[in-house]
Amino acid sequence: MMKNQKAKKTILWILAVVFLTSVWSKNNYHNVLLSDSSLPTTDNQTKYSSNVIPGLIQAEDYDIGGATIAYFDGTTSNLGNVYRSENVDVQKTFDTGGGYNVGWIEKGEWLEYTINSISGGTYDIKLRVAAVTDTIKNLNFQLDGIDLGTASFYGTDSWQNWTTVKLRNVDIQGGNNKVLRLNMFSGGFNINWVEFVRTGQSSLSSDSKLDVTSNASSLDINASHSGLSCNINIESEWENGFVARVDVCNKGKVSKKSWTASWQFDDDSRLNNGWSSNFSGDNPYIATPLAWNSTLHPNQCVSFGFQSSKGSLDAPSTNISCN
Ligand SMILES: [Ca+2]
Ligand SMILES: [Ca+2]
Ligand SMILES: [Ca+2]
Repeated sequence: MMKNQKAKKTILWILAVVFLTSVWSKNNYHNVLLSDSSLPTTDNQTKYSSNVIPGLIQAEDYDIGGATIAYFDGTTSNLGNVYRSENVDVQKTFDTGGGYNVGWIEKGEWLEYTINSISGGTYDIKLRVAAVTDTIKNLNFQLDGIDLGTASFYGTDSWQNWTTVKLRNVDIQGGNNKVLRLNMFSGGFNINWVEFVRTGQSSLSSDSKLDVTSNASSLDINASHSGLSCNINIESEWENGFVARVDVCNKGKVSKKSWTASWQFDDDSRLNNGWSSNFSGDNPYIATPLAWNSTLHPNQCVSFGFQSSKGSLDAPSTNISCN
């Protein structure tokens, strides 16, 4: 009898403990969910290595925090199976300096890097990449959600034949603990590192909340007597080529029915192809409008673009004129 009562008591105790534990854990789980949804995900994100701007950031040193917080990768596991054991695909690199590169990159993937300190200024962003296929690739840079621009580049014939692509004249605001994100607008290439090289003072004041200016750099502005002005912007460049956008604007007081832009590279840079215009000539070149971008009303601008091989000069000065 005594034994039975003791057993009953023990069972009741166990049931009470189980019940209380389940109530506690339910509440606690609820609290965890609440706190998770009310806090930014960056709270779970920390640096993998110390990064500063200006400076060089290794692609494989993306932040700690896991999938959809510090990175997004399209395949489970690290397909390179070295350096880190997450979903981001890392392999040993044969580039100068050794180390590792991120590979198996798919469109839509992204990587984030906490930057401990940023010195405000104008920067060139260098990107070390390699790819087999010769289709155009696009990688977009964001800093704390602000778009810094998109680098475009082509293949290098081999997964381990490396080239440095550059985005020029990017204005970056100074600060601490900002998150750099690399958005893979295309797939099919490898990244070894990204380097921010300071080239000048920023046009932004230190406490300005203004967005950064575009990545385009202005080579030359040459207003002609006709009231039309032309401006060539290098939108992206790589070791032996670049893509440029030309803006043709009507600064006059009357509408123009047509326009002509002409320019000459002062080195052996040569046009490979172009868009949104008819092209003729062979350095000097002449661009004339298509039907849809022929008329220019006062203060209206139209744009056309071209891709060119790069000559001996890093930035060929291009004297463009419009009439
Ligand atoms: Ca993967
Ligand atoms: Ca991947
Ligand atoms: Ca690397």
